Amino acid sequence: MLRVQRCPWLLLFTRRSVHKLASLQKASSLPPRKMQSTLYPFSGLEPYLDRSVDRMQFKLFQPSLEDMMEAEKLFCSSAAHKIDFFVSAGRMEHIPALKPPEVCFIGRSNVGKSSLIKALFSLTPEVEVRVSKTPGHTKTMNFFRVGKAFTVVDMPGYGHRAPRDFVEMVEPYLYARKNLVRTFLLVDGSVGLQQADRISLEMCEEIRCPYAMVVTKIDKCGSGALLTNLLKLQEVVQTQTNSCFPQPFLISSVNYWGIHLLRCFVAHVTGSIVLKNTSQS
Ligand SMILES: Nc1nc2c(ncn2[C@@H]2O[C@H](COP(=O)(O)OP(=O)(O)OP(=O)(O)O)[C@@H](O)[C@H]2O)c(=O)[nH]1
Ligand SMILES: [Mg+2]
Repeated sequence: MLRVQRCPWLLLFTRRSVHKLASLQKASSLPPRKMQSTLYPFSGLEPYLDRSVDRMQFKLFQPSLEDMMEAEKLFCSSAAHKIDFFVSAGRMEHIPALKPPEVCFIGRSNVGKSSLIKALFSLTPEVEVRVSKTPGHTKTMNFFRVGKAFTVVDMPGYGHRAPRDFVEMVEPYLYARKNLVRTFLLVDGSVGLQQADRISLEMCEEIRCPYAMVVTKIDKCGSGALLTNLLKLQEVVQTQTNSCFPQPFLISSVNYWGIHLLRCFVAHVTGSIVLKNTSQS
């Protein structure tokens, strides 16, 4: 049998650039409680939640490890399934028509959109997703192709220093994009829903395109503050929305909490996998 000797420095480079919890195999070898809260971050918060609060709404999408494994394959590039940066567009007219279903990530500047996409693609580190500490970093709509399965779009943020980008690019995109199957609206878990987020939420409602809330940076604040912000958000989702998926996704792009779950949700909503084992889809 022909064996290919892997170059040791290449191995080192590959190891260095992929986070230790990026793959499900590594994450599922954590001690049971740690694994549970990495894969399903709500489980880590649950013990702090008052008994009177209905937990079901936070656990609607609970795929099995097997389903998550199936989804993870889609985030690994291969010759037959190439993941790459496709195009950057500053205006709606510059976006090519694409057949595969599309998902996009919107939210205030600095909320962690690019970091989240980078974490989703971390098993393909050659895909470059730029993140920055400076708000307003992403100035164009950036399209990433995931084989023929789906496209992921990183959007410029709204709020600080970027209101025009949002109005000129993101709004027209959300209204007109035919193959958009899900919008992810990101909210910073350490500060909760802000006025600018409410405006976006209202816009998503007006468009009636299915969307889901993603609570980011959950590693940054204590459980008490996070739960307070989460319950306030949940109240808004329950009482003021029709097109929003009832379960918010809790994410830390730094620690990979919730990344595997979100990969599976993206694979599911784009019709790229059929869930075999979940409490509800
Ligand atoms: N602690 C923590 N920091 C995060 C997380 N996600 C992003 N950050 C940090 O937040 C800052 C902004 O991240 P980006 O991903 O560039 O934010 P963005 O929403 O794409 O921002 P714009 O492109 O300006 O709209 C960076 O310093 C990231 O390292 C997270 O989950 N936890
Ligand atoms: Mg960005």
